[in-house]
Amino acid sequence: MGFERQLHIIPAHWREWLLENIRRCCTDESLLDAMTKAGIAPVQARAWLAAAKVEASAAQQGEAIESVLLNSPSYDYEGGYLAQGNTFMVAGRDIHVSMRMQEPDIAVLDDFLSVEECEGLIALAQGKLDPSTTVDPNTGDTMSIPERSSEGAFFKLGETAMVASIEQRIAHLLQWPLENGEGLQVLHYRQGGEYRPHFDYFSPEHVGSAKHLDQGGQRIATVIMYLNQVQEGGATIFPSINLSLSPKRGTAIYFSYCNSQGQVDPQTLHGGAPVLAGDKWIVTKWLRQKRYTAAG
Ligand code: PD2
Ligand code: ZN
Repeated sequence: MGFERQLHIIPAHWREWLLENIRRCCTDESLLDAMTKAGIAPVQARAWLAAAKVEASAAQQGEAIESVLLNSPSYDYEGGYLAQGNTFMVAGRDIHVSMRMQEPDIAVLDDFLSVEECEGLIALAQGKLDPSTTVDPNTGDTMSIPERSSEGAFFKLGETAMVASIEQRIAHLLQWPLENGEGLQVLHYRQGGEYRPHFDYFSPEHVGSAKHLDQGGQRIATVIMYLNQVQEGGATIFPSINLSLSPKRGTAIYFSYCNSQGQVDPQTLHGGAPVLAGDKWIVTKWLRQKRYTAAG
């Protein structure tokens, strides 16, 4: 195992100290400062902090996850939106299914994007990136939250020929109308960046969901495409089923969570685990029940 791979393995006393102080809401700066003053190299201190934050947030979310699952109405699995098969030939590309499960409905699709498309999307997003936001459950307004520490760029449907071709690929693969989809969103996470577990659907019990549901109905499925090789960390995680999918350039993850009856699947709780070393670039597509009408 190389030196870099061991960076995030924390000695027991530092691990306890970090977990305790993260629980007490100490700032990253104060923790890094204390560690470097104790003689720990800054790169090492950052890696330990990132790893301890993963552990602390997993513990914190354990209870919340259990309560969501216990109080959820049932979900009928109707087979999802991806047909059966090992390989799909879409617009001259062979897309390989390397993992598939039914409950919840998740698939890993290798060779979904070419290297040129991955590099092209990153280049297209440069200079257009803004801090990522999420939906306020009460008002429906967008807001920045520490749980989502990435920056992102939105593209209009068909904004460039490459964007249009990727949108057509998704529409073709899932047999879902292209216009029933939000524009592609490129996201960039730096070291320590994460997206804590959440649902991509608009929670029916939240008042703030109404204005989003008016713009094309419920989200029904997500396709996350990895645009680079992440040095360490950055997996897409599904905590309620203990699944962790490592990022691999050109691979896509598909999962669906809303069926023909409009029921939503709480088992698709998912997140982007902290990036422990390097950067992480992805592009996300959210599909809707109906034609998506919001600008952007
Ligand atoms: O970056 C990810 O892996 C990730 C995880 C969860 C992205 C999203 N959700 C998303 O864009 O919705
Ligand atoms: Zn998500």
